[in-house]
Amino acid sequence: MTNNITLPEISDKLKKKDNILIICHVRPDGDTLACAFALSHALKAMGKKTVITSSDPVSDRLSFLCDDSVYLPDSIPHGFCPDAVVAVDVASISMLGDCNKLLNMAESIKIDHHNPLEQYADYNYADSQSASCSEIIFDLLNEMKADFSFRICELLYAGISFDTGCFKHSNVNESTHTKAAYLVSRNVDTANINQKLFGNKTKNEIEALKLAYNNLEFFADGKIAVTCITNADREAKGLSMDDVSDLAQIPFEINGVLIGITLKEKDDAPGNYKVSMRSQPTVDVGSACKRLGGGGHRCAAGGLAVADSRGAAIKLAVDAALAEIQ
Ligand SMILES: [Mn+2]
Repeated sequence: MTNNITLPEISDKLKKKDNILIICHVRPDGDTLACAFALSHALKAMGKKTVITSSDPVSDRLSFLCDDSVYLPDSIPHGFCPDAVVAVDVASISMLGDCNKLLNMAESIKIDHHNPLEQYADYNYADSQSASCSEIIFDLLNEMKADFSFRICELLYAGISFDTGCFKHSNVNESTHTKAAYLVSRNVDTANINQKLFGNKTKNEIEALKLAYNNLEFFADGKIAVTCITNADREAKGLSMDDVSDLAQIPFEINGVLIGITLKEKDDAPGNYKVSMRSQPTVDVGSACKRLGGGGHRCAAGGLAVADSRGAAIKLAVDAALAEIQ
């Protein structure tokens, strides 16, 4: 599928709208929130009204990105009648969560950077070359001739840094650094933002890391490393799903590993394991994850394994990955 709108066209459209509803994805992350607030600030500076919504509440760690409420879909302020709905960093209908029902409130525009392109909005723009959606918002604000306020610069830097693992992932390219360099030139406090994004771990998150390291298994002569957290594992340590939300890099950080796989059993769907894969550029885990009903980028992707045991779930994920290195 291809885009059916360009950034200049999105810019033209938004300039003509007055009330814009901005949708973040489920379990909002640093990229989707940064996009929403940066876009919101730019639109407000043009005299428009905005409301930001997500299907899930914002975690404490990321609350520093939120300059205003992020409303749950059922609590959007009465009297706010959007004439445009913009979803930022939301790859698919399922990532909209309950915000799905808000799409039809007005003409809808999707702005995203994930593959494959799911055309759930009236207008869909995705650029999978972009390491973060914040980089696309950077371009959009340029297109709109928006004033890059200091706060917008902070937000966009945070969004880019978040989605690139602090400029560490293979999705980073020259454009990522060029944009970041501009934001740094505006005196954004990068150390402080990165400490808030990547430091500040809670004791529970450290417990989750211990669990992830403890459960590591290796396949294909060490080319594939897997960790799996079942609901039983998690509950035994008193950990929430939030506590185990940031483990996808762990198996991939090991010498010799081509594919790192993290499986997490869903608390609301036992036997359903969310699979995250990370890979070296020589391997396409986006393709591997398609076998698991998912997708994503070449080196970072996700899918689902449905199985009645930990071992069976791991086998499904490893088999999907093995096909890419054989
Ligand atoms: Mn993103």
